[in-house]
Amino acid sequence: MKKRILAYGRLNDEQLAQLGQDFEVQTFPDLASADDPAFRSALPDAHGLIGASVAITPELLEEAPNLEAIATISVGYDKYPVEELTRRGILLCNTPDVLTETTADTGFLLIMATARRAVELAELIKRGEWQTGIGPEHFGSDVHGKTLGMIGFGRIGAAVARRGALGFGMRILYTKASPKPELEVELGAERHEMDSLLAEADIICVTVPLTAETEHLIGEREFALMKPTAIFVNIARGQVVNEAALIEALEMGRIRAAGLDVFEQEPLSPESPLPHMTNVVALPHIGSATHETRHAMAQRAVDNLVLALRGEHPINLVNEAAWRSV
Ligand code: 8YV
Repeated sequence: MKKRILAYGRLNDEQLAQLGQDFEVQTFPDLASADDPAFRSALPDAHGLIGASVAITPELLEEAPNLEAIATISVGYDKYPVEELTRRGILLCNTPDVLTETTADTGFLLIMATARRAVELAELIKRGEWQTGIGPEHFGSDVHGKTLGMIGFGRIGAAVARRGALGFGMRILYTKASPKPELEVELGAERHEMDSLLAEADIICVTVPLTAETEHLIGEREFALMKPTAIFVNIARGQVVNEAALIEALEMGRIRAAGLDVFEQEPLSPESPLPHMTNVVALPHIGSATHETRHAMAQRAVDNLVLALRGEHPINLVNEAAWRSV
Protein backbone atom coordinates (compact mmCIF):
# COMPACT_ATOMS: atom_id res chain seq x y z
CA MET A 1 0.00 0.00 0.00
CA LYS A 2 1.25 3.47 -0.92
CA LYS A 3 2.17 5.87 1.86
CA ARG A 4 -0.19 8.83 2.24
CA ILE A 5 0.72 12.49 2.14
CA LEU A 6 -1.48 15.39 3.24
CA ALA A 7 -0.49 18.43 1.17
CA TYR A 8 -1.72 21.77 2.47
CA GLY A 9 0.95 24.00 0.96
CA ARG A 10 0.86 25.61 -2.48
CA LEU A 11 2.33 23.00 -4.80
CA ASN A 12 2.09 23.21 -8.59
CA ASP A 13 0.89 20.37 -10.81
CA GLU A 14 4.40 19.04 -11.47
CA GLN A 15 5.22 19.02 -7.77
CA LEU A 16 1.97 17.19 -6.96
CA ALA A 17 2.74 14.74 -9.77
CA GLN A 18 6.23 14.15 -8.35
CA LEU A 19 4.71 13.26 -4.98
CA GLY A 20 2.02 11.19 -6.73
CA GLN A 21 4.59 8.92 -8.41
CA ASP A 22 5.26 7.01 -5.23
CA PHE A 23 2.62 8.21 -2.80
CA GLU A 24 -1.10 8.78 -2.34
CA VAL A 25 -1.65 12.55 -2.08
CA GLN A 26 -4.63 14.28 -0.50
CA THR A 27 -4.67 18.06 -0.95
CA PHE A 28 -6.11 20.69 1.39
CA PRO A 29 -5.88 23.97 -0.52
CA ASP A 30 -5.75 27.06 1.70
CA LEU A 31 -5.98 25.09 4.93
CA ALA A 32 -6.27 27.78 7.60
CA SER A 33 -6.44 25.66 10.71
CA ALA A 34 -5.40 22.18 11.77
CA ASP A 35 -8.89 21.91 13.30
CA ASP A 36 -10.36 21.55 9.83
CA PRO A 37 -12.52 18.38 10.15
CA ALA A 38 -11.43 16.85 6.81
CA PHE A 39 -7.74 17.38 7.71
CA ARG A 40 -8.30 15.94 11.19
CA SER A 41 -10.00 12.86 9.86
CA ALA A 42 -7.17 12.25 7.37
CA LEU A 43 -4.43 12.44 10.01
CA PRO A 44 -4.63 8.84 11.32
CA ASP A 45 -3.57 7.42 7.93
CA ALA A 46 -1.00 10.10 7.09
CA HIS A 47 2.69 9.24 6.68
CA GLY A 48 3.81 12.66 5.50
CA LEU A 49 2.68 16.29 5.79
CA ILE A 50 3.74 19.13 3.52
CA GLY A 51 2.77 22.78 3.97
CA ALA A 52 3.40 25.77 6.19
CA SER A 53 0.11 27.41 7.02
CA VAL A 54 -0.85 25.58 10.20
CA ALA A 55 0.81 24.90 13.54
CA ILE A 56 1.31 21.25 14.37
CA THR A 57 0.76 20.68 18.07
CA PRO A 58 1.72 17.66 20.22
CA GLU A 59 -2.03 16.93 20.59
CA LEU A 60 -2.36 16.71 16.83
CA LEU A 61 0.50 14.21 16.70
CA GLU A 62 -1.53 11.94 19.00
CA GLU A 63 -3.95 11.63 16.09
CA ALA A 64 -1.23 10.79 13.58
CA PRO A 65 0.34 7.52 14.75
CA ASN A 66 1.69 6.68 11.29
CA LEU A 67 3.39 10.00 10.65
CA GLU A 68 7.01 9.63 9.51
CA ALA A 69 7.96 13.06 8.19
CA ILE A 70 6.84 16.67 7.94
CA ALA A 71 8.17 18.97 5.20
CA THR A 72 7.53 22.58 6.10
CA ILE A 73 7.66 25.10 3.25
CA SER A 74 9.59 27.57 5.38
CA VAL A 75 12.97 27.97 6.97
CA GLY A 76 11.44 28.82 10.37
CA TYR A 77 10.07 25.88 12.34
CA ASP A 78 8.60 27.61 15.36
CA LYS A 79 5.16 26.14 14.50
CA TYR A 80 6.41 22.61 15.24
CA PRO A 81 7.06 20.82 18.55
CA VAL A 82 10.57 19.70 17.64
CA GLU A 83 11.30 17.74 20.82
CA GLU A 84 8.06 15.83 20.59
CA LEU A 85 8.64 15.08 16.91
CA THR A 86 12.10 13.78 17.72
CA ARG A 87 10.78 11.67 20.59
CA ARG A 88 8.36 10.08 18.15
CA GLY A 89 11.04 9.63 15.46
CA ILE A 90 9.21 11.96 13.06
CA LEU A 91 11.56 13.81 10.69
CA LEU A 92 11.10 17.58 10.34
CA CYS A 93 12.47 19.09 7.12
CA ASN A 94 12.65 22.83 6.34
CA THR A 95 13.75 24.98 3.38
CA PRO A 96 16.85 27.02 4.25
CA ASP A 97 19.19 28.56 1.64
CA VAL A 98 16.67 28.87 -1.19
CA LEU A 99 14.97 31.85 0.49
CA THR A 100 18.01 33.59 1.97
CA GLU A 101 18.56 36.23 -0.71
CA THR A 102 14.88 37.06 -1.22
CA THR A 103 14.31 37.48 2.51
CA ALA A 104 17.40 39.69 2.73
CA ASP A 105 15.97 41.75 -0.16
CA THR A 106 12.83 42.21 1.95
CA GLY A 107 14.99 43.39 4.84
CA PHE A 108 16.61 45.98 2.63
CA LEU A 109 13.29 46.99 1.14
CA LEU A 110 12.11 47.82 4.67
CA ILE A 111 15.35 49.59 5.56
CA MET A 112 15.12 51.81 2.48
CA ALA A 113 11.37 52.38 2.69
CA THR A 114 11.48 53.43 6.34
CA ALA A 115 14.63 55.56 6.09
CA ARG A 116 13.38 57.41 3.01
CA ARG A 117 9.73 57.46 4.13
CA ALA A 118 8.72 55.97 0.77
CA VAL A 119 5.23 54.76 1.70
CA GLU A 120 4.27 57.89 3.61
CA LEU A 121 5.41 60.14 0.75
CA ALA A 122 3.75 57.99 -1.92
CA GLU A 123 0.51 58.45 0.04
CA LEU A 124 1.04 62.19 -0.04
CA ILE A 125 0.94 62.17 -3.85
CA LYS A 126 -2.22 60.03 -3.79
CA ARG A 127 -3.89 62.59 -1.56
CA GLY A 128 -2.98 65.32 -4.08
CA GLU A 129 -0.75 67.08 -1.54
CA TRP A 130 2.38 67.39 -3.69
CA GLN A 131 2.05 71.02 -4.54
CA THR A 132 5.45 72.56 -3.94
CA GLY A 133 8.94 71.13 -3.55
CA ILE A 134 9.41 68.64 -0.77
CA GLY A 135 10.66 70.40 2.35
CA PRO A 136 12.58 69.31 5.43
CA GLU A 137 9.42 68.05 7.10
CA HIS A 138 9.45 65.26 4.51
CA PHE A 139 13.15 64.54 4.38
CA GLY A 140 14.29 61.06 5.24
CA SER A 141 17.66 59.88 6.49
CA ASP A 142 20.57 58.36 4.61
CA VAL A 143 21.16 54.65 4.60
CA HIS A 144 24.59 54.56 2.91
CA GLY A 145 27.48 55.02 5.28
CA LYS A 146 25.37 54.38 8.39
CA THR A 147 25.84 51.71 11.07
CA LEU A 148 23.72 48.60 10.65
CA GLY A 149 23.18 46.48 13.77
CA MET A 150 22.22 42.89 13.03
CA ILE A 151 20.43 40.98 15.78
CA GLY A 152 21.01 37.50 14.45
CA PHE A 153 23.79 36.75 12.00
CA GLY A 154 22.86 33.47 10.39
CA ARG A 155 22.33 32.99 6.66
CA ILE A 156 19.67 35.69 6.27
CA GLY A 157 21.34 38.13 8.68
CA ALA A 158 24.64 37.77 6.83
CA ALA A 159 22.88 38.36 3.49
CA VAL A 160 21.30 41.59 4.80
CA ALA A 161 24.68 42.70 6.18
CA ARG A 162 26.38 41.89 2.87
CA ARG A 163 23.97 44.21 1.06
CA GLY A 164 24.66 46.88 3.65
CA ALA A 165 28.45 46.60 3.67
CA LEU A 166 29.13 45.99 -0.02
CA GLY A 167 26.27 47.96 -1.59
CA PHE A 168 25.83 50.81 0.87
CA GLY A 169 29.22 51.16 2.56
CA MET A 170 27.69 50.53 5.96
CA ARG A 171 29.52 49.63 9.14
CA ILE A 172 28.18 46.28 10.37
CA LEU A 173 27.69 45.32 14.01
CA TYR A 174 26.27 41.95 14.97
CA THR A 175 25.25 40.07 18.03
CA LYS A 176 25.52 36.29 18.06
CA ALA A 177 26.50 33.66 20.60
CA SER A 178 29.37 32.39 18.46
CA PRO A 179 31.63 34.74 16.49
CA LYS A 180 31.64 34.70 12.69
CA PRO A 181 35.30 35.33 11.84
CA GLU A 182 34.81 34.81 8.10
CA LEU A 183 32.16 37.57 7.99
CA GLU A 184 34.36 39.82 10.11
CA VAL A 185 36.97 39.49 7.35
CA GLU A 186 34.53 39.72 4.43
CA LEU A 187 32.38 42.58 5.71
CA GLY A 188 34.44 44.10 8.49
CA ALA A 189 31.59 43.08 10.81
CA GLU A 190 32.14 43.69 14.53
CA ARG A 191 30.66 41.41 17.18
CA HIS A 192 29.02 43.38 19.99
CA GLU A 193 27.10 42.77 23.16
CA MET A 194 23.42 43.43 22.59
CA ASP A 195 23.34 46.66 24.61
CA SER A 196 26.24 48.36 22.86
CA LEU A 197 24.89 47.31 19.46
CA LEU A 198 21.53 48.86 20.30
CA ALA A 199 23.17 52.09 21.43
CA GLU A 200 25.51 52.44 18.44
CA ALA A 201 23.45 51.30 15.47
CA ASP A 202 21.51 53.71 13.24
CA ILE A 203 19.51 50.88 11.75
CA ILE A 204 18.72 47.70 13.67
CA CYS A 205 17.57 44.60 11.82
CA VAL A 206 16.26 41.46 13.54
CA THR A 207 16.81 38.07 11.88
CA VAL A 208 16.97 35.62 14.81
CA PRO A 209 14.75 32.54 14.79
CA LEU A 210 11.92 32.41 17.33
CA THR A 211 12.84 30.14 20.24
CA ALA A 212 12.10 30.15 23.98
CA GLU A 213 15.28 32.26 24.39
CA THR A 214 14.43 34.86 21.75
CA GLU A 215 10.78 35.41 22.65
CA HIS A 216 10.37 39.12 23.54
CA LEU A 217 14.13 39.58 23.18
CA ILE A 218 13.45 43.21 22.25
CA GLY A 219 11.25 45.13 24.68
CA GLU A 220 10.97 48.39 26.57
CA ARG A 221 14.54 48.26 27.93
CA GLU A 222 16.02 47.59 24.51
CA PHE A 223 14.04 50.35 22.77
CA ALA A 224 15.18 52.75 25.48
CA LEU A 225 18.81 51.94 24.63
CA MET A 226 18.39 52.79 20.94
CA LYS A 227 19.14 56.22 19.47
CA PRO A 228 16.07 58.46 19.10
CA THR A 229 16.90 58.46 15.37
CA ALA A 230 17.06 54.65 15.18
CA ILE A 231 15.22 52.70 12.52
CA PHE A 232 14.05 49.28 13.65
CA VAL A 233 13.40 46.49 11.13
CA ASN A 234 11.99 43.03 11.88
CA ILE A 235 12.01 40.29 9.23
CA ALA A 236 12.25 37.40 11.73
CA ARG A 237 9.17 36.64 13.81
CA GLY A 238 6.81 39.08 15.51
CA GLN A 239 7.11 37.33 18.88
CA VAL A 240 10.81 38.23 19.10
CA VAL A 241 9.62 41.77 19.82
CA ASN A 242 7.30 42.99 22.55
CA GLU A 243 4.89 44.72 20.18
CA ALA A 244 3.24 46.87 22.87
CA ALA A 245 6.70 48.21 23.79
CA LEU A 246 7.46 48.84 20.11
CA ILE A 247 4.21 50.78 19.64
CA GLU A 248 4.99 52.85 22.70
CA ALA A 249 8.56 53.55 21.55
CA LEU A 250 7.25 54.73 18.17
CA GLU A 251 4.47 56.82 19.69
CA MET A 252 6.76 58.45 22.24
CA GLY A 253 9.44 59.17 19.64
CA ARG A 254 11.98 56.98 21.46
CA ILE A 255 12.90 55.60 18.04
CA ARG A 256 12.28 57.18 14.66
CA ALA A 257 10.63 54.48 12.57
CA ALA A 258 9.99 50.78 12.11
CA GLY A 259 9.82 48.48 9.11
CA LEU A 260 7.90 45.34 9.94
CA ASP A 261 7.25 42.20 7.90
CA VAL A 262 6.17 40.13 10.90
CA PHE A 263 3.83 40.62 13.85
CA GLU A 264 2.99 38.99 17.16
CA GLN A 265 -0.34 37.97 15.70
CA GLU A 266 -0.66 37.14 11.99
CA PRO A 267 -2.69 38.13 10.09
CA LEU A 268 -2.36 41.43 11.90
CA SER A 269 -5.45 42.35 13.90
CA PRO A 270 -7.49 45.17 12.27
CA GLU A 271 -7.23 46.95 15.64
CA SER A 272 -3.45 47.21 15.47
CA PRO A 273 -2.29 50.84 15.19
CA LEU A 274 0.97 49.81 13.49
CA PRO A 275 -0.01 49.96 9.80
CA HIS A 276 -1.64 53.35 10.36
CA MET A 277 1.38 55.01 11.92
CA THR A 278 3.19 57.34 9.52
CA ASN A 279 6.59 56.21 10.80
CA VAL A 280 5.85 52.52 10.18
CA VAL A 281 6.12 50.50 7.00
CA ALA A 282 4.10 47.33 7.60
CA LEU A 283 4.10 44.42 5.16
CA PRO A 284 1.97 41.25 5.35
CA HIS A 285 4.83 38.75 5.94
CA ILE A 286 6.19 38.79 2.39
CA GLY A 287 9.78 37.85 3.38
CA SER A 288 10.13 35.04 0.83
CA ALA A 289 7.06 35.81 -1.26
CA THR A 290 8.35 35.99 -4.83
CA HIS A 291 7.34 33.63 -7.63
CA GLU A 292 10.87 32.30 -7.95
CA THR A 293 11.53 31.74 -4.26
CA ARG A 294 8.17 30.28 -3.29
CA HIS A 295 8.56 27.85 -6.20
CA ALA A 296 12.04 26.89 -5.02
CA MET A 297 10.83 26.48 -1.42
CA ALA A 298 7.93 24.24 -2.45
CA GLN A 299 10.28 22.18 -4.63
CA ARG A 300 12.77 21.79 -1.80
CA ALA A 301 9.98 20.68 0.54
CA VAL A 302 8.76 18.12 -2.02
CA ASP A 303 12.29 16.77 -2.51
CA ASN A 304 12.79 16.57 1.25
CA LEU A 305 9.55 14.68 1.78
CA VAL A 306 10.14 12.23 -1.06
CA LEU A 307 13.57 11.37 0.34
CA ALA A 308 12.31 11.11 3.92
CA LEU A 309 9.42 8.79 3.04
CA ARG A 310 11.74 6.63 0.92
CA GLY A 311 13.92 6.18 3.97
CA GLU A 312 16.72 8.35 2.58
CA HIS A 313 18.28 11.30 4.40
CA PRO A 314 16.45 14.49 3.36
CA ILE A 315 18.43 17.49 2.11
CA ASN A 316 17.37 19.62 5.11
CA LEU A 317 16.68 17.92 8.39
CA VAL A 318 15.96 19.98 11.49
CA ASN A 319 15.99 17.12 14.01
CA GLU A 320 18.99 14.97 13.16
CA ALA A 321 18.36 12.95 16.36
CA ALA A 322 15.10 11.67 14.85
CA TRP A 323 17.05 10.30 11.88
CA ARG A 324 19.32 8.32 14.15
CA SER A 325 16.27 6.77 15.80
CA VAL A 326 14.62 5.76 12.49
C1 8YV B 1 7.28 32.08 4.82
C2 8YV B 1 9.08 32.39 6.60
O1 8YV B 1 6.57 33.16 4.39
O2 8YV B 1 10.35 30.60 5.79
C3 8YV B 1 9.94 31.20 6.77
O3 8YV B 1 10.25 30.85 7.91
O4 8YV B 1 8.83 33.10 7.50
C4 8YV B 1 8.54 32.75 5.29
O5 8YV B 1 9.49 32.66 4.31
C5 8YV B 1 6.31 31.41 5.72
O6 8YV B 1 6.89 30.54 6.59
C6 8YV B 1 5.19 30.73 4.93
O7 8YV B 1 5.69 29.79 4.00
